[in-house]
Amino acid sequence: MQSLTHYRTCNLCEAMCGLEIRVEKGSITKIEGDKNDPFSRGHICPKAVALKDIYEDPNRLKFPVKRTAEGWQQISWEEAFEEVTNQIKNIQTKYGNNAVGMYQGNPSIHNLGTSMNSPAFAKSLHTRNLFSATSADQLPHHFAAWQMFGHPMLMPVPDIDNTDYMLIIGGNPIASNGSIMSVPDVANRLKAIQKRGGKVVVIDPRFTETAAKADEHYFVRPGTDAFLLFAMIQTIFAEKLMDLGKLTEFTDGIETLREIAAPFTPESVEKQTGISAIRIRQIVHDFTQAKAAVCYGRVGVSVQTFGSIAQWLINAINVLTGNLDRVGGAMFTTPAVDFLARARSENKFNRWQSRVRKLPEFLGELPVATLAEEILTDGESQIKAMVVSCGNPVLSTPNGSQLDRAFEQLEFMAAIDIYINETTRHAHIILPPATGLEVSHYDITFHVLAVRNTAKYSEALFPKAEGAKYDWEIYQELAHRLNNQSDKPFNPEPPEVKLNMGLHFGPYQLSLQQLKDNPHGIDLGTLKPRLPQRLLTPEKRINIAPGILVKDIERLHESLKNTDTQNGFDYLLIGRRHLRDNNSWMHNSERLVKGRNRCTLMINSEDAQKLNLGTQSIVRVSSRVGCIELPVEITDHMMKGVVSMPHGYGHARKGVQLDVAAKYAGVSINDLTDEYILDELTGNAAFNNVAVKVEKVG
Ligand SMILES: Nc1nc2c(c(=O)[nH]1)N[C@H]1C(S)=C(S)[C@@H](COP(=O)(O)OP(=O)(O)OC[C@H]3O[C@@H](n4cnc5c(=O)[nH]c(N)nc54)[C@H](O)[C@@H]3O)O[C@H]1N2
Ligand SMILES: Nc1nc2c(c(=O)[nH]1)N[C@H]1C(S)=C(S)[C@@H](COP(=O)(O)OP(=O)(O)OC[C@H]3O[C@@H](n4cnc5c(=O)[nH]c(N)nc54)[C@H](O)[C@@H]3O)O[C@H]1N2
Ligand code: SF4
Ligand SMILES: [Mo]
Repeated sequence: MQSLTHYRTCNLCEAMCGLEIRVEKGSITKIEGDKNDPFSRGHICPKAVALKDIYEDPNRLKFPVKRTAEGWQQISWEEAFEEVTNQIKNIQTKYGNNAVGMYQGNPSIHNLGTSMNSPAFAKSLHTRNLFSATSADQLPHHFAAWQMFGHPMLMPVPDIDNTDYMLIIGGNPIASNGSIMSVPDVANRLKAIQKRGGKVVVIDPRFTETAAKADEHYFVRPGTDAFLLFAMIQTIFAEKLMDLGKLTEFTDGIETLREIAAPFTPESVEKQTGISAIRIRQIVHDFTQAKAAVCYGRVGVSVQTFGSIAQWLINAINVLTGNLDRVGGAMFTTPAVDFLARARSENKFNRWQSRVRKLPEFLGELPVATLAEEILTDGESQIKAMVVSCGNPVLSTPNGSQLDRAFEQLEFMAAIDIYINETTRHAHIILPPATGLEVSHYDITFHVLAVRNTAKYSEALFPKAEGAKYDWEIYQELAHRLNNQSDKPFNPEPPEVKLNMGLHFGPYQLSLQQLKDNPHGIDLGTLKPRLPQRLLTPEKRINIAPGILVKDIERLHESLKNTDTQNGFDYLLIGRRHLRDNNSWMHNSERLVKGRNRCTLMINSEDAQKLNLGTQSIVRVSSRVGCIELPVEITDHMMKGVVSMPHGYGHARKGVQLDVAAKYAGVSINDLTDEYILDELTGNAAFNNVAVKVEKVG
């Protein structure tokens, strides 16, 4: 390879930025934004350049390794496949199928080969003990979408390019680059709202990077958004601001919603939320007066005790004001590969429960907050072996240190991962796939959640290392062996085969060849109204007051009674994302982690004064489950009584082989978060409802 320019989609986050990569004499000399990408228009963030670091990272695994008394040893793929499948089969023979569990992490959906092939592999395990990062993240979005629109993937996306009023609750897209809203170049897109006379309003317990660009920002007490949203709905009804437009014809449950919202006057929620009644009414007035408005809530309102109610009410506000499926409102995409076209509404909730705590199944999975106790609690169907794929649950799930201990006692663990990190160090065998610039890419999921319809396929830039394997080869081979098909020939199928079919049968009847001929991507236009046809409820009607969610309001009312002082645990701990982090796994890139320590506890200056903290202070933060120490960052950007720290740090654990991350180890927020604090309806982790004690050290 002499010199060439390669175009591809960055797969690190949901924004799908187009990259222009310059390669000279086989090595990357430049990574820039692709100005001709119709979706990202030249935008990238600093993480894109780290694709080079991942490609070149000496710590990255390329061949299977086995943990032995003498340390990690490279083994052949044959030995790795043989041992993994034998161990799984033996453990299932001895203890039953459910003795094997699986956890799938976030990059699963950012990799074409993995997203297309890991589901069949998971199925080949024949276990009910399937877990994923979904229940530490967006599960409430899926739940609300399923209940209201008929399918968990029918999640509306803000039509940011056409809206006149964007209400952002519990999301910080300037740092995260958007989520359940693929939105490259979000800063300019928000600015454009303001330029056309519109408003951006942020509701967040921290004055975030997004708040700094907004027209208005309101501090809200963590975990109380459901009250705020109900008060907004109450105001819409009380002041007769409801205007469903065409949605009237196919929306049910309006009267029920009116009744249940009635007690939540703005005055009644002032104290819990910290937002005054005047402000709440003003937000509603501005929202309803805008030509098109959209209410958007993301992970901050998802990972809290009333996450599902909050996501439901956010959708309800968009429906009540006629902004669902309206240009400039919350819209549904028309993706080039449209797996929803043939989808049906099915009940995939609570068909079974977890063994120990009886938490409900959703979409075939159990809440990850219960994983550790399923390993630690003796009894029939106890988990004895795990497969962890694309995930680092020791750092990313509530009470991660308990899970750390639980993994230690497993009889067997296999990891499909590219690093030896906090989780995979417990594995007996790690099977690393080719990744990043070595693989082809099409965003099968995030085109479904994007603010504009586009399609783009990226070829691999570099060949995988000689003798290495693609993710789809690994999942298919494991499934083949586990399904006892070893006597049949094994012909792995690259993801392009199904992708091409998906494109062909999609709404634009594209082909893989067309995408290959357009390496910058193909623009398919702005989001178009799709209702009622797109609905997947049996009668193609919206349910604005689903019974199961309505019933959960009892819990909301109940929570008001529970106001005992928490003997010293009087701060609420919330999370935070930084532009140069990506959950737990990109701290091994020097260029991303160098500079000021980001693993700090942000605290309001009045609170800091009360605790006698100075700018150099170290604090001890403790919760029911654990205790960590870290430096403070005193700032008026925090709401009083609330402290914030990022997740994904805590790399100092023994046996982690991440040379750069070790220098910037930090501590893990999930050594404080509590596996018992959940959105009890669904079992989703409620990271943002954890009470902590903060003390000065020394
Ligand atoms: N307190 C708190 N906790 C949180 C959050 C929070 O806001 N606060 N956020 C939650 C959210 S939203 C999420 S999504 C989860 C994320 O939780 P996880 O998905 O469990 O964690 P990640 O840090 O994304 O870990 C990704 C893993 O995939 C590996 N990997 C990277 N690329 C590849 C690849 O191509 N193939 C394979 N096989 N492996 C790869 C990495 O080495 C790493 O081990 O964390 C959750 N945890
Ligand atoms: N740079 C970077 N980008 C990422 C990631 C990353 O780790 N780093 N992770 C990716 C992943 S997996 C995801 S899911 C997305 C998430 O995307 P976002 O949802 O935009 O992520 P956050 O920046 O965590 O924003 C959540 C906001 O909610 C606020 N918040 C916390 N508790 C509450 C509450 O109770 N109520 C309200 N109203 N707000 C609250 C927090 O202060 C924070 O500002 O980001 C993705 N993009
Ligand atoms: S915003 Fe996301 S997709 Fe865009 S360059 Fe950064 S990490 Fe990649
Ligand atoms: Mo996430």
